[in-house]
Amino acid sequence: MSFAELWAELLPVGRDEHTGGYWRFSWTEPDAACRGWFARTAASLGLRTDCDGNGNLWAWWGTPGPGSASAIVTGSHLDSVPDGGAFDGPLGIVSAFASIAQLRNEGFLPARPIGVAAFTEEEGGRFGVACLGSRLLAGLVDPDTARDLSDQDGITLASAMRAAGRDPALIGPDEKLLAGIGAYVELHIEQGSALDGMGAAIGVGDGIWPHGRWRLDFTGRADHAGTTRLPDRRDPMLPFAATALAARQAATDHGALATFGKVIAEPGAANAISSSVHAWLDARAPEASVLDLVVAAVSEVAAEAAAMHGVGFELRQESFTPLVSFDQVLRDRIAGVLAAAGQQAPVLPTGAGHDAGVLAARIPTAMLFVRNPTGVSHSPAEHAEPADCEAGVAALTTVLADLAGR
Ligand code: HGY
Ligand code: MN
Ligand code: MN
Repeated sequence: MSFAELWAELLPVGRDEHTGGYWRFSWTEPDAACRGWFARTAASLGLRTDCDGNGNLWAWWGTPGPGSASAIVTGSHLDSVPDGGAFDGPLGIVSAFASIAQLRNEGFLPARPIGVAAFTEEEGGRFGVACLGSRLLAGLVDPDTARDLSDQDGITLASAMRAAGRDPALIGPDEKLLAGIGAYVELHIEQGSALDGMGAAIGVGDGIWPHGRWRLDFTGRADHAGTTRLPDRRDPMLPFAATALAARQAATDHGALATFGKVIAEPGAANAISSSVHAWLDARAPEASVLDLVVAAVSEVAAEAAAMHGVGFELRQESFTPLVSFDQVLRDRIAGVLAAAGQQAPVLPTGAGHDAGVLAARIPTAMLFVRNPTGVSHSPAEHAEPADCEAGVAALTTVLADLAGR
């Protein structure tokens, strides 16, 4: 069972034939198809599969337990951003299964269990909270709050899980499962082109910038686009526009990143002034104190512009991940074992969030990155060369053999 075979099986699932992008939202039909692929692949490798109370998938080679029986887990996520790329998430899971297939073909007998994980709702593309599955597992999100999260059609996480045959009453922290994980190593396409610049196919993660997601609501007054005098308008689109420009300015001023990629104008009529505008700010910075400054600057402009236009304004944080420094002992061991195997892998930071970043608060975690020649991600144009994907499998195999070996 090669990487190429596994990759070809998953590739068509949830793919838009017009854009080539992926629409794999948690608890939808494409998600169910991905889950079916995960279960079949795990079974064909002789792995025992499980779905935890949060909907995260697990495949086990051996039985995890506390202490010396704790497992070495690898994996990533199967969901995508809207019209996302093929590699962000699935590369880590296909590589995990291909590595295990390689180890089994070589007659490797692990001294401790090995697991593959597929975390649900990593992108927050449907219910708005990034890394929801790993945050719930780690006890970093309140289960009641999570159950009430809703998608753009008003469907709650609880009802979406129920429709998929899962009991939402079971979501929440799972200390026993966490105690059974000795280390989590996530392989992921690099969401940037640093490795390409270094001429390296593989990299080892150093840390993740603090980053978060904020929802901004501007409440104006719907009215006729053709008869309402300008002075009489309470148009929420105008303070939003000022805020979007202020976000770019704040990011520039502070050496940070700020993005509005999702905006909803209600009711969305071309010949009417909007009643409200809802927008989501994604902000990231090298330090939390800088991130605070960026969000404060954006919020200040939003409030002032809203007041100037007689528009209501509210801002609320939807998710936040503090600065992540991956486990340094694990990081250095991985870099060392790869170097010894002739697989040079530079250590590099990232601005992209990952389940490994969330779980770092609870267990030792590390990341392997695979070269992305253009650096483009969260786009149908995201791409990694087959040779680099194979290099990723070889590196992950080396790492798993070392961490789970005798
Ligand atoms: O948004 C991120 O940083 C990640 O790709 N989920
Ligand atoms: Mn992503
Ligand atoms: Mn990802």
